[in-house]
Parts: sequence; structure tokens; C-alpha cells
Amino acid sequence: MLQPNILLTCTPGVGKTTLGKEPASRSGLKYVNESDLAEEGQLYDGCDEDYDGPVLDEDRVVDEVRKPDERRWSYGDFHGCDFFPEHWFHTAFVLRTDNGVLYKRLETRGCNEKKLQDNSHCENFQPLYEEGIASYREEIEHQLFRNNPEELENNINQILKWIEKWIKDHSS
Ligand code: DAT
Repeated sequence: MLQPNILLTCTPGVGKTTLGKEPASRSGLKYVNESDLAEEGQLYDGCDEDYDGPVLDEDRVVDEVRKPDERRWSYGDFHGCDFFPEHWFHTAFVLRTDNGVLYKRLETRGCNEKKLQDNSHCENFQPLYEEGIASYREEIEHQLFRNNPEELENNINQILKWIEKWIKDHSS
């Protein structure tokens, strides 16, 4: 069965891991989380002192997800997407949330001040969406979701509906 490659993305802390796992387990698509993948293969390229954390080695991430013999994943959550090959994704779902909500979540996670400020800025001005998805892959479908407790089930259902339709349209 053909499967779509789906990207779920947002500013860290907005909620892609929480939202992402559910449609994957309900649809049977193989799901990969950026942090888990990087951790598993130690796909890092040094450490960022300002952020107090490792730097993702984007080339090795791409190599990993494109391994020729096994389809490493078809549904993944990643903070960025511009390092993936041009035609990799069939769709992208972008999550947004209120800045105040995000700030509190990141504070709870124990993020340092720079990370708090930068991620809040990122959510406010949405460079990830505007520079990433919208301009980088204009031709793929993309949808913007609000991520809050009320919308969670609705978001899951919309993703499931998209998967179901894609598979139906691509099976002969
Ligand atoms: P991300 O993977 O984007 O870094 P996450 O899924 O780990 O984010 O979620 C960050 C925190 O926010 C976590 O404590 C769970 C909470 N959260 C996620 N989605 C939510 C939602 N729809 N409603 C309320 N809280 C949510």
C-alpha cells in the first residue's frame, strides 16, 4: 500500500508530539519524532551553548529518513523542514498556539531564558510557516491548526481524514 509522507511541525512546545502520536497509531503509519530519531542515532553536530543543547546534524537526519531499503517513516514531527528533499512531503500540518500558553509550557519544561524568548518570538512571527512551508513548498497542501485542548480531537480527525483520502486517491 502506498503511504503519504506527512510533516507535522510547529515551534517547540506547541504540541506536535502530543498530537502526532494519535493519528499515527490510529492509521498505522510509521511515526518518527525528531528528538527520538536524533537521540537514537546520535545525529548531532556539536552543542549550542546559548541553547544549552545539542545541534541537529541535518544531513544525517535526511540520510536516516531516506534509507533506501526500509521506509524509515512516513509520518514525522520535525521542528523544521527546509533540509528535506524538495518533493519529500505530500502534506504539512502546522500547529499554532497562543504565545502566553507556549511560554508557560516552555517554562514548565525548564527552558533557559534565551530558548523561552526565541521560541516565543518564533511563534509570534511564524517564520517557520512563512519561510518554511508556505514558500519552500508552495505546491504541497498545508494546513494550519490551532492547538489547544478543545481542538485536539478535531485536529486528530482532520489528519486522519486527510490520510484516508490520500490513500484512497492513490490506490488503484
Ligand atoms: P512539542 O512536541 O511541539 O515540543 P509536546 O507535544 O511535547 O510539544 O507538548 C508540550 C506540552 O504541551 C506538553 O506538556 C503537553 C502540552 N500540550 C500539547 N498539546 C496540547 C493541547 N492540545 N492542549 C493542552 N496541552 C497540550
